[in-house]
Amino acid sequence: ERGKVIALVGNPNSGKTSIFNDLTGARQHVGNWPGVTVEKKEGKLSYQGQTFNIVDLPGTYSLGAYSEDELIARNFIFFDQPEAVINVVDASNLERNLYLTTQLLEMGANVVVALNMFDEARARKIEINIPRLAQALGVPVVPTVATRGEGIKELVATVAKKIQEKTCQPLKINYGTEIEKELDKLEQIIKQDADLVAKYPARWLAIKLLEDDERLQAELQKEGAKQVLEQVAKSKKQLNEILGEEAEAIIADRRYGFINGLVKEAVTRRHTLEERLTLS
Ligand code: BGO
Repeated sequence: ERGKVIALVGNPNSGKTSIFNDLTGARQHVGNWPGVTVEKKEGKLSYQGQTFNIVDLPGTYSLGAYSEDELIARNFIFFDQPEAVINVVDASNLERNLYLTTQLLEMGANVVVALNMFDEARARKIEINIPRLAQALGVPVVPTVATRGEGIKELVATVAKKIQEKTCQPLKINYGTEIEKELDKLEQIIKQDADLVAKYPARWLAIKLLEDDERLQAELQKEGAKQVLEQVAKSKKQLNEILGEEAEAIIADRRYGFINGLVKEAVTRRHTLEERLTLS
């Protein structure tokens, strides 16, 4: 038995390394991801008689197929199936960081958000309504200050509980009538392919294919999923005709729209003292 695995995912500079160190202390091992020179860090965490393997995934802004780092992260989540994912988010840069979060949630990963740099956010008078953010995302959110070890105990307890509960529903962003219609068509065809369904969630795959994900396209070509690829081409053409833009761009827009709404609902930005002085 491989033991329970917790993966760490986050943007570069979100404080992922600091969280990793807090969780694992000196019990670390540094190697490489197979076939590439990207560093792979692993460590152990003991909690209430259980031992968890913590795997630090490369820092990344997205989970597309644009870089080795993105691919390592997303392949690990699909194929190694960690019991939980800690998504380290920079609270002082919430909007940008949530792009990765929404991607993890759309993949159906079992996520707990570590809302790190909480001290920075506080200093900049960024007030985050944590229950509201957690509710909108559909996953637990724990504020942390990794450099001072604040919130780490709560984070560990929350992750352990989340692993036990095993309740995770993929996030469903509404991409608008036209795109949803094409996603439905694609999902239907994908679901007829047992090999594909065993590997990827159908809706996620449909979205990625409309987004022109090269790796997945190549994989489907290799596996001879002709019907799926034909529908992708048709849907993309159809959407381009109706909406006058590439599906990829529209999907990114809608995802940002979703995040924007979420931030508006959960975050208030007050003026700092300095700003107030210059304003008056
Ligand atoms: C330097 N709060 C604050 N204020 N800072 C934090 C927190 C937090 O919660 N968490 C991390 N940091 P990484 P990635 C640094 O290294 O863990 C800081 O890329 C410096 N270094 O200490 O490396 C952390 O793994 C000199 O800052 O992130 C680090 O995700 C001057 O955020 C940086 C100032 O953390 C990135 C900071 C020589």
